[in-house]
Amino acid sequence: MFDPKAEISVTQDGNRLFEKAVKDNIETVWHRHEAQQPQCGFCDMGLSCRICIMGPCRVDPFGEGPQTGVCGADADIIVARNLCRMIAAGAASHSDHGRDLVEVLESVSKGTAPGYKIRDEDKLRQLAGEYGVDMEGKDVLAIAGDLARAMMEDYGMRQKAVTLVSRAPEKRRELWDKVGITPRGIDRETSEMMHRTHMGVDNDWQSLLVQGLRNALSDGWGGSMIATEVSDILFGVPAPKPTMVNAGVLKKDQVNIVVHGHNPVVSEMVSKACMSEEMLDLAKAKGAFGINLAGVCCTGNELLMRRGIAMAGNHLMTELILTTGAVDMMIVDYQCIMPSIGKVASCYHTRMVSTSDKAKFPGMEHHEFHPENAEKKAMALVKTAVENFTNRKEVMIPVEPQEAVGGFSVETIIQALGGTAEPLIDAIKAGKIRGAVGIVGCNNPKIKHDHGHVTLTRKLIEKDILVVDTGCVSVANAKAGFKLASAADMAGPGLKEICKALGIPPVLHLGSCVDNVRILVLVSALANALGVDISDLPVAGSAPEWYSEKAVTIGVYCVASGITTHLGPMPPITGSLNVVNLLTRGLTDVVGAGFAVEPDPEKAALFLINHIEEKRKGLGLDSRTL
Ligand code: BF8
Ligand code: SF4
Repeated sequence: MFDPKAEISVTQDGNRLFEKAVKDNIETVWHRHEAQQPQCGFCDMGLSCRICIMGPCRVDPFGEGPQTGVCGADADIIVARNLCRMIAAGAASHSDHGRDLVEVLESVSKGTAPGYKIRDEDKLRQLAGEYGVDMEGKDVLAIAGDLARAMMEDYGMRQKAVTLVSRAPEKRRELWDKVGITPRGIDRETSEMMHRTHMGVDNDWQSLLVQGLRNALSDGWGGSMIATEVSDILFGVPAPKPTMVNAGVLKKDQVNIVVHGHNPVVSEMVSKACMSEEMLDLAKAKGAFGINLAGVCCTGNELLMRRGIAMAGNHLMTELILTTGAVDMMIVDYQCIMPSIGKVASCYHTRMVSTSDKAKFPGMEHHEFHPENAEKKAMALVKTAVENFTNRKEVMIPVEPQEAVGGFSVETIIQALGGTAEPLIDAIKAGKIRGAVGIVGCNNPKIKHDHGHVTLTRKLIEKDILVVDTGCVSVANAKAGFKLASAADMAGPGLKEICKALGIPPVLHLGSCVDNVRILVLVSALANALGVDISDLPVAGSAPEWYSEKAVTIGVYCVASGITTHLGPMPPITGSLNVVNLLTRGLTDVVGAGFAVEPDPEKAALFLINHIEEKRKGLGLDSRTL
């Protein structure tokens, strides 16, 4: 049994709500993780295979038992196949999310998506230009329709390359062509990956991994990039806004609705409904002071980026938030939604609602959202949430909310710099900013909640390294107070000076997990301005607490794009030394970047600082030795 005082988190709200959960007899992710111990060592090393039913098979890592599966696949093939299937699943998830947005864009153009509209015409025209859409004499909606259909082509098999690879620096594109990893179609690469990993297809671990790179690139420069860009067109390009974070954003005297998942298509409509006069009047009639919308996970990030809507927590907080007893309704779409949360909610008054035709959950009511009905559905759900306010019992909101600033798109970063990337480049050249690290990804019960994120971020900004973050990291860093202009005082002298001059925090929130593509766009702009490749830049990536297949895909597309990436938890590849060596060393010769694994965030910081100083040296800039 867990001690209710167990410090599962570095955050106060995490620990206090965990204590409440234990007292309320709620089974949490930490309980289930403990119940799974010891976890399977074969799976942990990537050495088990259940691709076909001649198996399941496993290879003995000590060389005593079988060294191949029934079909004859050895450790290298099995490990590579398993990793490649993770990449395919991650790419499919982000890209399918992008597909849903493209469908909304097309529906808007046809007038069949009431409530949605084109919010950013400039971005629409910019994208239409990049896609070669003929805009002559066409109105906005016609352009939107043509753009949506051009994007649909990116998903298929009629292109030689997905359109937005054109955004990568020329040297990078040439390298991809040379290695043969330019992604052709978004669905095509995922589908081919699944084909190659079927029993008896690609049995060369190296060529499997090369397709893994191409598959991940089809997400980074394809599906995820489309997801972000179409979200900007439909809901607006994010700009910096003040917000509040942690469980304290829930309000005792207001109706609390929490949105969870990833796709802004649902949460944006919910947000609109929460602001309607009709609903606000109803809330008053029920004795509430208002309707308080908060997010968790990435759909929360989407709302925070564009609307400054408060963020109640990240992945490992999603069960705990419900134990406050203050959530009147949680509305989910898809991805990273633990199937346990319906059960957790059943101990409180919370109404749980799923909304996607592709994601149903135990213990949830299902109300399917489509572009045609989303506006009406959102109103109906908010009404139910308001009516549920009077059913509340005991409420425990453990902390006061923390202030933060979020919403840094590439556009607004460049704007903050005065219209060009020059000042940032000058600061890097002068050594005031040594470089930049994108810290991304999840929480994982194998690691003390948020410890990796916060420790690594602190160490890097102290060394004058600008941090940009997305996904669940961004919530951890906001809770730690890194996202206020005053946090410049926590940074090293050079970074502090630049942040103070620009009035920005040393840790910039770039959005949700699909928004990692904003990092690709930013590093491409820097590389182009310097006339170098991305792999020459003093930048790196890191996922200190990752858990998901999507995170694997992000890591792989970052590396394939030339960004060396650190991982906290070890991926399931240690069963093959060949695969480990390729990912950590060999890839550098191929794409100019590789992976490093280091669970200890303090040591990881040293690795990343060192990497950045090495890259500075390569560019002929001053470099420090540790
Ligand atoms: O896409 S960071 S736990 S919520 S996978 Fe999931 Fe990981 Fe959070 Fe967002 Ni991303
Ligand atoms: Fe076993 Fe080969 Fe089938 Fe995998 S594909 S389960 S190793 S027989």
